[in-house]
Amino acid sequence: MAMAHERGESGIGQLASALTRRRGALAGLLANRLSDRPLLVSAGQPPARNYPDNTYEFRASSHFLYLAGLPMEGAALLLHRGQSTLFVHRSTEADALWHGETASPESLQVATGVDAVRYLDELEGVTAGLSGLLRLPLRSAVASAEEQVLLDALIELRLCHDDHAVSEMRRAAAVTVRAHRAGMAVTRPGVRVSVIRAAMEREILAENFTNAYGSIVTTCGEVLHTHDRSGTCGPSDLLLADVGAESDLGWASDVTRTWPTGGRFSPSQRAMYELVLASQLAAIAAVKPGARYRDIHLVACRVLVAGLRDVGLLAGEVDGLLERGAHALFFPHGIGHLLGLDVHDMEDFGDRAGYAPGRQRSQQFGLCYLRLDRDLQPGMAVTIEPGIYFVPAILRSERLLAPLRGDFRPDKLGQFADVRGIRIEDDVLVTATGHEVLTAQLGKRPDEVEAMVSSASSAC
Ligand SMILES: [Mn+2]
Repeated sequence: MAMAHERGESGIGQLASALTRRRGALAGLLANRLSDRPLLVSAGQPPARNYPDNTYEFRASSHFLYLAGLPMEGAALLLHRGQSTLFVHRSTEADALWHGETASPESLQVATGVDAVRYLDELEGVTAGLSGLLRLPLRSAVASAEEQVLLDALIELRLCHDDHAVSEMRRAAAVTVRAHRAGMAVTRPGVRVSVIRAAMEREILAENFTNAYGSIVTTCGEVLHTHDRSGTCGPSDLLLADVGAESDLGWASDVTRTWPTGGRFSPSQRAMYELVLASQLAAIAAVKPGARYRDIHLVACRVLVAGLRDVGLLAGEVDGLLERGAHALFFPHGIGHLLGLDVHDMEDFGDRAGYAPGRQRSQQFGLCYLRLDRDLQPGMAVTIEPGIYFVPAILRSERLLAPLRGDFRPDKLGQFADVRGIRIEDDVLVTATGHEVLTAQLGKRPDEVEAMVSSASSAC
């Protein structure tokens, strides 16, 4: 495959040995717990857009990528009794005509390190003779007891990234950093938001990477997952961009920056930006092995509440405000999530991956959106992404405001009318002694951000 050639022989060897180690580790976990049940992991097919031949771009299932490495359409990996067999399409003349020659079984065996490569038309015959075959993705929404054991083993493995995974995430992070710089560099009043998005995604496409998720690029940062990119930059808006690259082997990055469209933060924008940044830095500083992720969320909330009280939007004691969830009026989501092959890693397993056994989501507004509550371990990758949002529907909700009994000061909102939504997000790897910010190359101090935006303005 073209991708394998680009990586060179040593790159291929590193991938194959990483995959062999992962398959061996999974077999080790399952041998004890599932007495050697066979497992078939499918890559999947691209979904149709409007009719079957017109498909969306193919993206292999993350479990397949974790164990078989390469995005091979329709392929399946069979793991049984310590043996790994990859099943791939038998290429016909018509396939060669429409899609080009496919990689040979020999080259796929070298690239993935599997014990054997066979054709998909043989798969049914092989699996018919196996009893108790487990499949991924799961075929039913409710996992059987054996499937739950399988999911837990995969979660155990995928929670802590190996060196190969980390190097892929570094590649994705580097391209994401370039994308954000490119977005800042084309921003100025009068530029359409879609142009900024195009400048950012250009960097990703030019690397032959893809987006890890649908880009959020907007001057309405308070709409958390808006995909409306129809606006135009005003003279003094804030532009929020949540854009991340995914490497050609499927590993994600996830970064948000917020910058002033005119190249300078207004005093109110700057005050809120500095508050979000202070909360992000405090949360990142708390990332280390053994730290509970929910506590890191609460570190950020505490900084935000204290700052919002200092500017007069909240009144009263910080502890009491935190207890009553005052931060959630302005920071209604969680501090972040797991990051890996999926931008919210393993969220296809629901909270089974994000929440440690025995822990459950809170019912409280704000905390109920926290996607991760585990004790951190070396090798985990998480995002840290606090924000401040002025969401009218929240700030006039009697139900949400009731617990604050007058400690929220709506009369002060007018001072922050030019702040709609601010988020700052970085990708953080937990190390043996603390953490490493994988996206640290992208500046985020207000003066650094202003310089990246205004360098474009002064050049034209
Ligand atoms: Mn994120």
